[in-house]
Amino acid sequence: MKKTISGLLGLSVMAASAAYALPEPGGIDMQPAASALAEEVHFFHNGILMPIMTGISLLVLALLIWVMVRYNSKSNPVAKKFSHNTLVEVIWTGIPILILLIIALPSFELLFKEGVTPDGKQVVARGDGQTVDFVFPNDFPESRMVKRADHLQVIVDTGAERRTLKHRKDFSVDGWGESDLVVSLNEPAPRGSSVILRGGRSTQNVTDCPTAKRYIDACEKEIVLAPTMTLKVTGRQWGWNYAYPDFGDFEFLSDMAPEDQTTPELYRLEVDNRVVVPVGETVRVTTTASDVIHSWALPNFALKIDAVPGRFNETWFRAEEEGVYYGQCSEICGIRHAFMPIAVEVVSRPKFEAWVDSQRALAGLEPMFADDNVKLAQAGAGAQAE
Ligand SMILES: [Cu+2]
Repeated sequence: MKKTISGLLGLSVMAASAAYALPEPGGIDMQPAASALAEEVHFFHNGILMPIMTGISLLVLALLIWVMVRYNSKSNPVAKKFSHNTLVEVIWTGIPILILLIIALPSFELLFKEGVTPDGKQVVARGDGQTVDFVFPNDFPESRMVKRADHLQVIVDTGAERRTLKHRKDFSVDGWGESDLVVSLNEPAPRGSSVILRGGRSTQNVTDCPTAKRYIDACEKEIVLAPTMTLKVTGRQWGWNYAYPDFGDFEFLSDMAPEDQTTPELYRLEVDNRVVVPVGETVRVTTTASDVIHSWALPNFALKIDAVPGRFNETWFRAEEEGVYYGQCSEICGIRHAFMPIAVEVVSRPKFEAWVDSQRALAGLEPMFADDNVKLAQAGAGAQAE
């Protein structure tokens, strides 16, 4: 048994990479956000919910103390007899409605963002030192069409420098909402540079934006591109099955690593076969289950989505940093519910492709991306020898 498991772990190209963040004993805050969307979720909790909850708790406490001190039978022996006050009743109905609205609006926005898989699109053109007009095919469905300046981003990448151009100041646009958008740069893109046109309605906060400014206008939102892969997750008693339909539909089981195969910190979080996804790319996650309801949850990405037998749920994430991220089944699913962890390894594109080809080889499929050995060597597959 021991041998089988370590053999399986050895197959992982990146067995040596470090965990991004783990639950810690006595920790009270959320695990750090590893995606822009998770940052927005954290801001919703820390910046909106917590101040409101703290404020309400303190107000109620103050009212209670006031009533106890001012209106006890000693300091207020003769009670007044009235029982209604229209003004007070309007206030105590109106203010909670306002508070709920303040909470509801950003929470709907977050639910929408997590539930709607991004469909942003990117076209790359070459700058030749002369051309100023570039075309962006606006072939989205009507409701998702690029119609405003914040649905479009223009980036000029010279190799040495990558600059996001400003609408009006650096370029103008013709044909908002039409099937072809013409972007006219004020000055031609340098010879050999790439002109990147990105369009779509799926946006998120810019991740390298300084934290202090992240949620105010100083940092513009960036457009999130459509998924480059789909991960199919199937929950079962008691472990997970993963399939990669875009890469030949290979599948594998992922089960908790036994105690003697991992470290004390990672016990009940580590698995024998981790999910591997590329960094900086949108990953569509679909979940279902083969027996009872499970839930696929990854705190670092603020993700939690039920895996329901006979149903197909969908969400997405985009990891901003390489590393290993851990989660656990989050729906009570039976006696071994606590023993079906989730481990997602985020790696660079070349490492991901090497890993895909190694999995395809196990499934008896031809490599999909160039020569396997070359890719594995590039990926620094020294870990394999361990
Ligand atoms: Cu479960």
